[in-house]
Amino acid sequence: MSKTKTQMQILADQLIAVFHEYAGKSDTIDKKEFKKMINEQFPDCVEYPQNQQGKDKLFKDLDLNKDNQLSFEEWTRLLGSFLSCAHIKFHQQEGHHHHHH
Ligand SMILES: [Ca+2]
Repeated sequence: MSKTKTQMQILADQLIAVFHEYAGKSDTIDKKEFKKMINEQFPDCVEYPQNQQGKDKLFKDLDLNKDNQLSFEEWTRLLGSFLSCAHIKFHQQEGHHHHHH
């Protein structure tokens, strides 16, 4: 196997590092850590507004097994919507008349 990491492997390492930064030793993110993470890492492109209620709802939606903690797997669901939104913004910044095949 090649020692050079692929773009996706590098991105995965970075995403895991962000998760661990907020999850700490528990390896899960609780509601307090979640709010800090949203404020610091997701300035835009989250499904809910930047208020307490919106964050509470988002946390609840992501917490599939309702244990009041976000596991890494639960947390990755946030990334999907964040990436989709970032992708739309990317194309908006390119200009409306620019099309790809
Ligand atoms: Ca959970």
